[in-house]
Amino acid sequence: MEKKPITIIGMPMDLGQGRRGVDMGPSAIRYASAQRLLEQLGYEVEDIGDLPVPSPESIQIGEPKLKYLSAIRQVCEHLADTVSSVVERKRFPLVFGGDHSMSIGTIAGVSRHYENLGLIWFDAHGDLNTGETSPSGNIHGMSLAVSLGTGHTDLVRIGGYFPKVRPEHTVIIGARELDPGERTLIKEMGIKVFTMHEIDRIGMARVMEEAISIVSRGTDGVHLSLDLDGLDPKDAPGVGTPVPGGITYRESHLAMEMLAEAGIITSAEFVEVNPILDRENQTAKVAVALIGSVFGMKIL
Ligand code: 4U7
Ligand code: MN
Ligand code: MN
Ligand code: MN
Repeated sequence: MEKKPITIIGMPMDLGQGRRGVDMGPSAIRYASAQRLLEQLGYEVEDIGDLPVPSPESIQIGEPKLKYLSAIRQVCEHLADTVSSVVERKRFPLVFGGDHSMSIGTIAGVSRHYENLGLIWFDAHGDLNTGETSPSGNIHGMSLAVSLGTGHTDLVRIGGYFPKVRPEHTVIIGARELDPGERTLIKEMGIKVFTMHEIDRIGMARVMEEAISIVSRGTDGVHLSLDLDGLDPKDAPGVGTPVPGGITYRESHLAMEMLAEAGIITSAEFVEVNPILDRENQTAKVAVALIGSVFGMKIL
């Protein structure tokens, strides 16, 4: 991978879900020395700090089916513009979260610059709910659907255009908890999902070979959206919605190393790190180790 200069953006988003502390994710990832590691790998790195996000106490929750819709729309518009200007400056946007609703903004900002954006959604969940199908009303469980053009129009139209990505350019890796409405959308749209079953059965190496081939076919850029709950809670306990039986530390490294070798990733975000639920910043440290691998770190 060519050593494009990197811009770190912090997104202290916690409006997309119900557990406090995920707004501190960006600080925890910085504290685990993300920037220093990238500099050691030979990258020029700038950190432009955190974008403002209103605290849940200071605003109205609104519609129970789409909690904090209006505030999430506003901060995602801001994130989209920020990410877009980073791409315009020929830099690699690396966003630290924050709950996964922020991806609506990240992807809106990146996708503006690509005819056909490929998308890797590394997650225990599908994040394919809508206000109608969501069991929780939490927008962090809707962000992939929104990016594919399905969901509330205020979210789908962020950035002024839709859809941001096409189902045939999207892969989900690590899924093990899907709601009924999400299963329906996966079938209707024909999204390729590598569930834990496929990872167990054919192994992460083959899963990644297939995933890389899908997201590279007919695309001119690939975004990596990595939800730390894709990993097993034993390796990444500091997440709001842990699901047992996940991707191991080693498997996740292999996945990132194969992405680095393929040289296809043009933007990335690491989300759902919640230091309050963590043990000694372990989950942020895992995030930083994975960031190292995506940017070409090798054992030898
Ligand atoms: B995450 C859930 F019902 N599907 O919609 C929902 F199980 O960004 C969880 O992947 C969503 O962490 C998890 O609320 C969103 C639930
Ligand atoms: Mn997610
Ligand atoms: Mn586009
Ligand atoms: Mn998840």
